[in-house]
Amino acid sequence: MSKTTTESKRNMLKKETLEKAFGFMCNAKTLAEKYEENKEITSKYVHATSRGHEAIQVALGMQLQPQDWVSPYYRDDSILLSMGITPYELMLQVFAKKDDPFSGGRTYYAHPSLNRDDYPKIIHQSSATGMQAIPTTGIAMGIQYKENQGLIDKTAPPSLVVCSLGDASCTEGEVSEALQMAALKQFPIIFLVQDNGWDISANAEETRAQDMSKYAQGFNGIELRTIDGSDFQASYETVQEVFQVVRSERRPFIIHAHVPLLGHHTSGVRMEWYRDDLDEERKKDPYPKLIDHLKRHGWSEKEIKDKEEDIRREIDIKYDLALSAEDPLIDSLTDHIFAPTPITEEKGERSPKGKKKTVMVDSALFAVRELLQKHPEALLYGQDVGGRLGGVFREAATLAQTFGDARVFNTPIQEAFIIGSTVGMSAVGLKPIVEVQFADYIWPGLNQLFTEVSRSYYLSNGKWPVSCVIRVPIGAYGSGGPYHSSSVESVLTNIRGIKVVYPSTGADLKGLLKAAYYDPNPVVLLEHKGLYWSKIKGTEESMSIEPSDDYVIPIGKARTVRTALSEEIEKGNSLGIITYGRGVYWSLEAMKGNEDQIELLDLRSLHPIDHQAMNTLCRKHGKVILVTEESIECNFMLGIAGKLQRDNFMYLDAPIEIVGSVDTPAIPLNSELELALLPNGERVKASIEKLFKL
Ligand SMILES: Cc1ncc(C[n+]2csc(CCOP(=O)(O)OP(=O)(O)O)c2C)c(N)n1
Ligand SMILES: [Mg+2]
Repeated sequence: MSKTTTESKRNMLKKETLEKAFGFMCNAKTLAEKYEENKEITSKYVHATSRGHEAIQVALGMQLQPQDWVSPYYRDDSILLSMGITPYELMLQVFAKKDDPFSGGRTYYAHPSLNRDDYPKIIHQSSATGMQAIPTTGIAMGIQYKENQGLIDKTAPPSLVVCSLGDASCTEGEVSEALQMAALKQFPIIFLVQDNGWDISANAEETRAQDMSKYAQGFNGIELRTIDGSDFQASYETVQEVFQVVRSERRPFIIHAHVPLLGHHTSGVRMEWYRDDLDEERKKDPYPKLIDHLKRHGWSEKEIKDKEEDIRREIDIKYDLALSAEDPLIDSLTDHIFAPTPITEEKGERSPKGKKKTVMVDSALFAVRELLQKHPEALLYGQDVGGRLGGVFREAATLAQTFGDARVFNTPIQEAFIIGSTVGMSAVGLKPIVEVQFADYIWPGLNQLFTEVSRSYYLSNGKWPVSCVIRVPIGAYGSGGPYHSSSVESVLTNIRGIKVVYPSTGADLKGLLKAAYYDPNPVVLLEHKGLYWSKIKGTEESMSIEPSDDYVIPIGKARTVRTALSEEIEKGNSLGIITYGRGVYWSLEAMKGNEDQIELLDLRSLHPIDHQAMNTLCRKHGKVILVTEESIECNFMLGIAGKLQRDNFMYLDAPIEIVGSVDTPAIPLNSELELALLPNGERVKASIEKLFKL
């Protein structure tokens, strides 16, 4: 294109658009300067600014609409300003104040979350680079699902999703999971990659084999635009064109925008320590470029100066106000750990008359079937759960045939996506039930569970609870070997912000799965694969009469499996066993011959856990055994034992016993070794005898 045509095209951008953009850019730049001038005060809490990246960010923010979703990253304060967040609100964030609109002082500057009418929506944004790609792609997946299922008002304007990323964050493996899914399923999402060539102090040459324009070519079906993101007009027009296509054609794009990084990496990592390219980079500053553009539209030097001074004055005033604004109340520290659940008591029929017993795996299947029947917003996805197999344990058999491939489907081998996408799905009002094929393979998804899923509600100050059910077959059985047998509950119960349940019977599985579904929080449902079909001798009791459709069990309530006779308790001849999962069956076996003297408590929920029932047991019997499938040396029951001993010291007649597996890094394949490693009835029995002798 000749220079004159470019020039005349340039003039076509409306004057008001440029003026508005200038206001946003000037605000962003002035904020960055103000923070820098007051760095002793403002860098109490770490922050980054968009200095250098403003043009593409403002071009994008200005064109977002209230029905849209955006995930800005920590350098995106210009996106926030241009979508309507005020400088004052941002300054409340920089000082972590109570009225910080995103988190009430809980999270860093420009780590937004927003659920306001008339604004684009923002799910909780973590600080982990690239990790927003999966939750945000989950939003687009949810929108597509709702559109295809007729769950969206057809007359409403079409929404789109933007995921903003730094160039270096795109080397994170999880970003490729998100791109893969967006390409495969053609989601209405735009990945904006702001390429400043820096990854803190590491540069592009050191950290990537290709930039996003080449990398994107590996994801068939994502269209790419590479632009100069410091040129406001080019940025605005590209965003405009891409938004139009995505709104009408519902398919994914990448906008790869080259930008200079002109500020510090963050307030704590300063450019003068390592940047050697600043003279060159400053030539690309989007701010003077926009001023030149304004001048071509007739703005005078004086008008520009006046506007800058107005903005500066306003920011000075608001800075002082923000600095002296209220801090969060200390009492609010424990607000929004879990959203209140409607399931607070056991309801429905646990053992309806005239029904036969079913195996545990079927109880789960029936529960999911009922949920899918009743709720169009419910869907099930994971590896191999789709029509061809219906789950490697057949735990989803027939569901895809009954409800269709849109509601029950296979995902690629992407545990991070399976878990992390629930954040976005839940934000758009869906209720994902997802499955990780084996507990041993939860590790690739653990980052999403910890970084995104578990903290969303707390760090968004109550705006974005994540409602999802994560089903995880678990436990050792029949020589599953080192990668199909592990127990992971101690790791999971250490992640605060998620609930963890571990039923040992079909009735409990059904009631808890339903409760998990109606819970507004993330719930991990551990399902022992050795109990699924009650094939192991002594586990027949895991089969149950299928409870009624409306049967629910509140999460956090233990179940008394066996009680001791009161005369034995009165004589001081009794003890209590606390366990869960397969531990229930080892304990039942061990109790044989002492049934009158032993009370058996099945925790069913590991977090929240039924402290009351455990304390009552300690006080009633004075002797307690904890039984777990995990390693004896490292399990969450050790903490429980400590707590029970602390709280019930005066009532206990003996130290609390713990029975668990032999402590090894993995469960060996050989069946004899597996047996030697696992607890069993005899070992529980030995502890019973030991306690009775005391
Ligand atoms: C998972 C994770 N690893 C490391 C970090 C530390 N870290 C913060 S910013 C950053 C560089 C990110 O570079 P880029 O994505 O290009 O964004 P830029 O800061 O250049 O805008 C790193 C490594 C982090 N926040 N998260
Ligand atoms: Mg970078």
